[in-house]
Amino acid sequence: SSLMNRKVKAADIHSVVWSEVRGQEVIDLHTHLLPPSHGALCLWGIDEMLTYHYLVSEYFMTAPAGITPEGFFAMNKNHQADLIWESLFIQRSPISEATRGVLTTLQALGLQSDVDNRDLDAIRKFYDGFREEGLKGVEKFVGEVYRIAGVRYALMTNIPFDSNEAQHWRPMKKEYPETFKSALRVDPLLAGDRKTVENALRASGYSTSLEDARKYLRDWCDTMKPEYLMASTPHDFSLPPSEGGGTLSGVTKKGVNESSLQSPFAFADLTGNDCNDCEATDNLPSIINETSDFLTEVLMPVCEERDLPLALKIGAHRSVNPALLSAGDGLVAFADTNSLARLCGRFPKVRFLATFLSRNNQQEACVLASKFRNLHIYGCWWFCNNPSIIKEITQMRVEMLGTAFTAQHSDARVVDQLIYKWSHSRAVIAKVLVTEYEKAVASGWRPTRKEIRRDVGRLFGGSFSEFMTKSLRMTF
Ligand code: REL
Ligand code: ZN
Repeated sequence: SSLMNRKVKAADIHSVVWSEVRGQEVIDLHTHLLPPSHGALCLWGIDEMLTYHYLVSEYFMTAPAGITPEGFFAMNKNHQADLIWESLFIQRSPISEATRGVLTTLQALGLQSDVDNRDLDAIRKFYDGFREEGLKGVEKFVGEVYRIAGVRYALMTNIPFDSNEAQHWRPMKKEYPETFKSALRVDPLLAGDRKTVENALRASGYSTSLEDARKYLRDWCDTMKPEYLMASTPHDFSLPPSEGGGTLSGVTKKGVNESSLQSPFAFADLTGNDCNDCEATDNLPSIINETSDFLTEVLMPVCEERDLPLALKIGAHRSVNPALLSAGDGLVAFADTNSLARLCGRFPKVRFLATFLSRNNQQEACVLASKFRNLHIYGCWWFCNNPSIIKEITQMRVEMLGTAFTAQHSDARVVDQLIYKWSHSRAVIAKVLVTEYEKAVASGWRPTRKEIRRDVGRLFGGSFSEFMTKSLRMTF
């Protein structure tokens, strides 16, 4: 420990930072992974990796005209994977980020010689070894991947509106290990998708009132015990200024008024109703209609009551090319950051985690994070999850926020991807940190190894944990 407290020599910054970044166990704060106990919903293995939607869209750029998306998706996974392997790994070199990710993963799993031989069948055999052992084999594989990737635990995406998923929670909750934590996904509420909400309520025996919508959400919180609620916002998501001009400071002032201390629903007064109205409607089962505002009337009350953060992913345009299914999602929408500012201001006791899809929103995101203590910025999402862009975003974040953000999340859909997503990100983040510490050293600040370890820990999950345990309910 005396070594830990010794100042790191300028010449050693590089090696110390790299070894700390490599050795740091991470919290992966958003993935689409589900535990082995969720059976077929737990995706792993080479065929799943090759049919990742990033690779599907890359494949279709150059696929033969005779292969239509409909025809492709009608094939079994194995056949789809063969086509992608042939096209993206044999007919051309795998130098895109998504294809290189498969290489990094296979190399770390010890399959370098199969890759050298371009031998997909041999790679499949390696995976069959685990598959033959059934659930135990999958668990063993998942454990191995976590160890190689250096992941302490990963947040799942748990969608109660999806009956395939819901069956793993009710009537009997499936057991899953500590390495998976749940996150309750609520997109229909943010999108104002009345039909989906009403159907979900009816299907589970609730009435279609706002009170029952809140109850539905509370009941799912009880079942899933999520770390946070989450949604990707629709591309045109906007929270209009509140009545009376709604400058930011006006909203903030309203948000922290006395009454908001007393009732978890007190911010209903910000929706434009006056408070007498609120009390009256509280007692009636107000039936969901076209003007129902699920965000302020359902989601925010439950987040506040349960002291649960809301994680947002902002700026994705869905179904740009619907035929490609999820590979057709994702024109990058330049988002209105004012809406996030209004959310943070209007609901000061709710904590928000946010990440933006557009490179053009990244600077504003940093500015907002430095204005609202109920906002935490995380990760480089999807089209920003490329080394060149991670580098630029991370450097800007360090310059503007120090270590008060979370550098990355994997968004992995296939367990194996944890390996490459984290190894690629670690390499970029380490490079950025070396530069930033070298600048501090040049200005006369000599960090100890212990301090560097602390900082790295914050960027890879520590800042997130601090944010998650910081309740704001009592501070206003
Ligand atoms: O959680 C989301 O909304 C997105 O991350 C996904 O929709 C997206 O397809 C993801 O897999 C991209 O990395
Ligand atoms: Zn995601």
